[in-house]
Amino acid sequence: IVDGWFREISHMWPGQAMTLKVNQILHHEKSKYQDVLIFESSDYGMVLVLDNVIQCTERDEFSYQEMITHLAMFAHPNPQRVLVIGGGDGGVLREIVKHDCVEEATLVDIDEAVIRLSKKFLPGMSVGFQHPKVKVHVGDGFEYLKQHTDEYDVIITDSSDPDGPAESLFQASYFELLNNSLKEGGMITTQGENPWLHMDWILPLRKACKSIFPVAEYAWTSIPTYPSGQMGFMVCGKDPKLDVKKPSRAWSRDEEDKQFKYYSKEVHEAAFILPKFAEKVLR
Ligand code: AAT
Repeated sequence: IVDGWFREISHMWPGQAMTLKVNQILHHEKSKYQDVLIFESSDYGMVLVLDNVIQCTERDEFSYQEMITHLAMFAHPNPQRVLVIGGGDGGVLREIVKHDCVEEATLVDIDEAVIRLSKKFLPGMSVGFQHPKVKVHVGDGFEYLKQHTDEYDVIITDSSDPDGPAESLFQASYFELLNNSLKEGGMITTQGENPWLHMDWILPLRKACKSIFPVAEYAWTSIPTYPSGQMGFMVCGKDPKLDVKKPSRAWSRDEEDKQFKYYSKEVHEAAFILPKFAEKVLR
């Protein structure tokens, strides 16, 4: 933080940096895994930062949390058991339990500090932890999956960038584990970075997914406070007959209006359409 502005300077996005005006620093600690900073910004509400990388702001988190959750949740005809890897702020849980068909939603985050501080400073997201269907496990997502096979209908990997404790969550062996933890017809979404910046991460990610899952597609959302204002996802499925690009269930317009600020059935389908520069590389 310099002169009252937080700057997201990182070798992961050379020569550019999101900058947010700080009203007040609320908490700063070194957890067992990462540097955790929470500040109140002038125009984006509360901001959670891990290792100097913005994880979410109250103003635009809904775009990422709704899309990473509902792309897989609506593509699946009947998700009952759902797992989140990462997502320690609780926002993805908040979205999952909007589906009445869900019987159990389990969250596995490596860092108790993220969960503890989100409960204290990010009530709009951590409300997800309060739901009776939710279970929380503090631990490494990679290790957790090894112990849980054939258990989940949907698994959402809401992880930090590959530079840090989430490195293993971008490797081909992680996608093998996800595949083994899914039940028949299961689906996944993972954090898939951004075509403006990270084709060198996306290409191997997509290759790994394609070699493991019969269905593997790339989608994206618009989000001002992630690098270059955009975030991608890999959405994959075990059943070749189920197209993840189309919702297999739909809610009424009224229900959508009530529940969502970003997602709709039209946005679901549009999210898989890529601009030419990205489509040519990922085709
Ligand atoms: N919804 C907030 C967005 C995030 S949070 C990423 C979470 O992943 C953090 O809470 C972190 O503690 C957790 N995490 C990191 N590594 C692991 C692991 N190995 N196992 C389980 N959880 C893990 C992502 C923001 C993306 C930022 C884009 N620039």
